[in-house]
Amino acid sequence: MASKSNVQGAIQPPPVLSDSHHSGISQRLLEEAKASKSRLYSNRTVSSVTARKGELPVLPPDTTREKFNAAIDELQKILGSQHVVLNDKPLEDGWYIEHPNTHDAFHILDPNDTVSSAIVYPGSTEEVSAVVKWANKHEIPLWPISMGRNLGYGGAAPRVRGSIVLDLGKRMNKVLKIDPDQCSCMVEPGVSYYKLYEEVKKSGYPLWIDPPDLGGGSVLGNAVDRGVGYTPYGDHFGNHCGMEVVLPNGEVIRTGMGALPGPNGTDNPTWQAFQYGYGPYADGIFTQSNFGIVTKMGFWLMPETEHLTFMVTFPKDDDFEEIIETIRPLMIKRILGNVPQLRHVIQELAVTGKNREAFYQGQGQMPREVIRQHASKMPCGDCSWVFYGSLYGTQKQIQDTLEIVKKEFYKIQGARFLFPNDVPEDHYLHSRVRVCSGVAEIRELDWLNWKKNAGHLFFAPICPTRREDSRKILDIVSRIHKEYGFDLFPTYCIANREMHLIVNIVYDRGSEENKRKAVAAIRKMIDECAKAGYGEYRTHILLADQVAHTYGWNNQAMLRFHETIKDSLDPNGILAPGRNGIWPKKYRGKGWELLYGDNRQTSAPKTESKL
Ligand code: EUG
Repeated sequence: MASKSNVQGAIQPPPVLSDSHHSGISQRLLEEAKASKSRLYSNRTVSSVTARKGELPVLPPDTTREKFNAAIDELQKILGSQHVVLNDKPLEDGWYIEHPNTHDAFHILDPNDTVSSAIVYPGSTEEVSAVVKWANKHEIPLWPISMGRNLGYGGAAPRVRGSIVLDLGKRMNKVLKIDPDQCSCMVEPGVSYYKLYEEVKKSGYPLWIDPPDLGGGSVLGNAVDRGVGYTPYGDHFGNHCGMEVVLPNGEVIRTGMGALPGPNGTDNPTWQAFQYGYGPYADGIFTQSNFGIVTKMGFWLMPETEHLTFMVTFPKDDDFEEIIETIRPLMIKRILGNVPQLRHVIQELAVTGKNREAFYQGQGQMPREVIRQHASKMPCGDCSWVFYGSLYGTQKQIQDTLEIVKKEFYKIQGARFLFPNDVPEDHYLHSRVRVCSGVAEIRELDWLNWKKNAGHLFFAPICPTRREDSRKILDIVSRIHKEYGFDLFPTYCIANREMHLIVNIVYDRGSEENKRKAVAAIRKMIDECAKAGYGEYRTHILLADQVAHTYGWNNQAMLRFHETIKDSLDPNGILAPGRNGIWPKKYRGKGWELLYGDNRQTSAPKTESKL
């Protein structure tokens, strides 16, 4: 396992958007991306290519190779054979920009475990609908992805082995509209934040996009998974307006005002102006579900404004509760206007892009004293927590608000403000300034260098912005990290009354033991947090059953509600079975569910029973 097979020397530059590669990096970030890639490759000690075993491609459940091959032939006639690709080559983990759609590059099990049988590339909503009808006819499961990054949550991998990955990004990647009056846009699944940023710039309109920490993901896909960004429009689902959805029977609907036809076959003129339309608000059931395939989505764009992003450092680990109590009213009163982050000082070490061995050569958790020694020599100084906040408006408004924010944070002894001019040019704060003012970045990826062969796995509980709750969750998470020997990287993305706590488990993909520990640790955190009343906002495909079951009030009433919807919309169970813990009827109770305490090292069903 530990054999050195470094792929050094011939590191290819990543594809760029301007080469009409939908998933490429922006030209403006190319040099940074190249440097990031070579840093990462220098931390690889095992091959990132996994050989295949057995007959390929891997079949979906409940079919024969003859039936499967005949179905694929038929699909090739529908889409053109060049748009149907069998997954029968070695699995390459690639890199952030050259990410695979064959499996999960950040595999937490054997990479061969969660693989598709084939990847198909529809070019339009009509073709998506045709593929869905084909899947119903042959009862073959589909796994739709937008672009398939979904880092730390399963990548492009299907939950059911042998599913057909429906890659919407490659050919459906247009920004369909940018409206400077309504300040909105309409995108297809293959539009990344990098691309939307470029298109808005090209348009010349004074509008911002809202990027998450990394800009490579799909704007539509991120919102459908209810992801978060960092301008005042950080709630991605909350700032969407209108969808087009292909249902599991192939029917196409438009939600909100889009359901009302515009004159002469045009899109409804109010589609991106009013979210709700008339009747039940359907959009929510197409997020974190497997009830439909979103092929178009509208978003609101924020008008450009002046802004200021700054850091506040706090001296003691135990300042944590006071920091949280100080932040809450500032957020609820909207004095802090975006989604700010609170991080532990160890993250200042991690975002330098250095391997942890540059700071510490020991095993197990990096001792607090070692973190202190290194932080003392960095711009943040000897501190415990670092707050990254932003203010928006006119210069006068920003200065007035800053006085209020300073007055509140200075109540915590030793609090220190750092502004962009106070830190060197290569400091992470400058990247944060851009993210918080609508510029899609790649800098955050540098965390991956913390370990060799690193993968990320995110534990993401929702934490009330309140002293007692945040303390309880942090205690659980700290104890379990210590038990399993992982460095603790907590990032609080503060919405208002709640914070998305993102705990980044960085593990070594080259070590089976490290992978097993990462999974055991996250399963235990999910379980203990749930017992204390806290649940995740999002999770990895292989942890979905466990998380879904924690939302079990009244004897799993919510899960049954989801199953009722699933069975009525998707009676053949073809759409993303198991996604978000929702299993169609023909899979339920047949051993597919991966619950806590079931320590299977595979996603396959417990028994060999037929569907
Ligand atoms: C991050 C944030 C997330 C997430 C995964 C990673 C950022 C880490 C708010 O949501 O789901 C720095």
